[in-house]
Amino acid sequence: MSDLRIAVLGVGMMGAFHVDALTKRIRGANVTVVSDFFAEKAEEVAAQAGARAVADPIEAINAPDVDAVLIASPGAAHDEQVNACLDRGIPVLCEKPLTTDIASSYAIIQKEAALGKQLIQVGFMRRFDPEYVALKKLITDGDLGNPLLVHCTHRNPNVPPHFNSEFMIRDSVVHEVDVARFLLDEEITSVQVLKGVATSSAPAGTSDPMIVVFETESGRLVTDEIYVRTGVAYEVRTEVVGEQGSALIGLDQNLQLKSTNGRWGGQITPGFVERFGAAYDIELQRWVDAAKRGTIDGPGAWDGYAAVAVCEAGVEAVRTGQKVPVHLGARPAQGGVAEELSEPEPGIQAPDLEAARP
Ligand code: ISE
Repeated sequence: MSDLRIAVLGVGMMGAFHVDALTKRIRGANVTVVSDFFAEKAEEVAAQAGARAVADPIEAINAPDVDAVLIASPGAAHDEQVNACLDRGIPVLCEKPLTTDIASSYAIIQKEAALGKQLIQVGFMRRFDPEYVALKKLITDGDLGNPLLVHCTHRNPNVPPHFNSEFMIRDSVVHEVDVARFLLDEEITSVQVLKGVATSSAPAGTSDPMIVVFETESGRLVTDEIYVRTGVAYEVRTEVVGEQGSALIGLDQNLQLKSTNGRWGGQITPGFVERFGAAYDIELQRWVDAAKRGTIDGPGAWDGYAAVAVCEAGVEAVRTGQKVPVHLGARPAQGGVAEELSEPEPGIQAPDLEAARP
């Protein structure tokens, strides 16, 4: 089968990383077009990949030598770009967020459902990380018994100053939103955010760290410590506590050194590319293979929409200090649009969890 010809939109850190992977490590893929708001950056990355730079992202999506699109542009551009992919009927891997608001994400899932096929995959790479896959299997196989609690820790060594409390929810906590849904196979119904003493490195008004508490449909609790200015390391840990045991991942147990200077230890992980590099590559390979068959192999548009809705509730929880319910619209059936709702309604609707699995 011939290579999948891909347009990559947005070649900042993540987009450039993906172009490098698609060019050097992923089988059956060929980056033909690169587009970025900054023309020079697009030219530079395109030259490295043997691709051409196209200034207008919509023109890139509609180019005759493009079979699929990878979107790594800023979130505000996603709505128009994902819609253009759906209009052309080609597969798209969209980095989170699917869009920046609930209504536009919901319109996208309806539009995709009306097409009758899954074209949108959302870039929640943790689902491809071998440790998360093993954790999920433990739960699915029943080895932990009924999972009761999930405890997440999400620490970054540092972030740019625009990472305020709300941004921390939308850009960082969004991963635990997806992890909780993935591991527990159910929707999140409410979010609460506890703010404690902030690190002195946080800008005024930013609560860093915070503890986020999610409740799920069946009443399970998920906690998430989000702390993005530790000054130390990239640390992402997840522990599931079940009725018959618990399991913990993310301990960074790589090389352990004992030396004659009387010290022992390993190396810290500096950032998310080092921690999740392999997961990104697995994600890309599976997406490329699936896109050639005209489908997806990973979290879909519904997962993207649910994450946007939970984060929206999370942002309100940051603002109000209240426990905020999550509002999800009805899940459209493939090939048609949910008849009873054209817009998300307050109150969670029972989703079709079977169909939700990619
Ligand atoms: C970033 O966008 C990511 O996706 C990383 O995985 C996360 O750790 C970081 O906090 C986000 O800003």
